[in-house]
Amino acid sequence: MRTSFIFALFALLLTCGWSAQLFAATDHSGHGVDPNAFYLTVTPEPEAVQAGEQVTITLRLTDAHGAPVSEFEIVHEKKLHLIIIREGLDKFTHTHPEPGPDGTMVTGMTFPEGGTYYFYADFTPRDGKGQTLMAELRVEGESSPAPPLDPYVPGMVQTDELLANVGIEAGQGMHRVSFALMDLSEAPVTDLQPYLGAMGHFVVVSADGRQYVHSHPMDGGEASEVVFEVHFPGPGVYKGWGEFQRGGTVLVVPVVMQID
Ligand SMILES: [Cu+2]
Repeated sequence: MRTSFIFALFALLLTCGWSAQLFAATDHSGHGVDPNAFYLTVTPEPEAVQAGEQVTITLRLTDAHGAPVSEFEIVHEKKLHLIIIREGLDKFTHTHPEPGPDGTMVTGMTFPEGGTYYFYADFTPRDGKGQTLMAELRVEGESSPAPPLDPYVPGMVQTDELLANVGIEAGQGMHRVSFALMDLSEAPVTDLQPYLGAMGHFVVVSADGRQYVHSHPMDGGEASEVVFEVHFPGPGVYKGWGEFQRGGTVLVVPVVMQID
């Protein structure tokens, strides 16, 4: 995925709106109402969101009693990580809206194309456990279909800026996903910079977008290789986005993988 695209999407996001009902992406199903549950609502203004048009999005986090969540632990330098992915998993962005004192976040957005967009709010309430809440927003307008999710890693991935030799190794109850990073002349990248307090971030979602995993690198290893321990929720096809910083720029490496 191109950085320029991400910025374009972000800019678009900064100007549109939507509404949605949300639900916890973490699976608390089958146990009735979870007293620890949190809810995310996404409200667009105007209510009908049109691709290419700026909207204002209000994100609101509430607890099981309907009270706003306004106190957060800082995780990877931010109160909240907001990931937005289009249905089909072809468009990805990762931003950090700042919650106001009442726990709401208002942000302008413009969506590049029509379709359903999944919002993942990744946060830890003060003195609580890490949460990921999900909401959907329907965007009207022209839409090109997402390419099929055909797995292409393990293997070499090329982006505009990087080559990544991506490996997957099954371990006990988890998989190790490694990114050996090279520049486009195949020289190992040895000047990675910490990004949000880690040498890399890896966001993974299931093909249907219903399962979300955010992973950070294991320590050690070679400077040019970043290894993530990922707890996949089950077998299936997943798409992930490795994020790495070099020269002050965040580089995104998308991968599609089959986990058995
Ligand atoms: Cu983040």
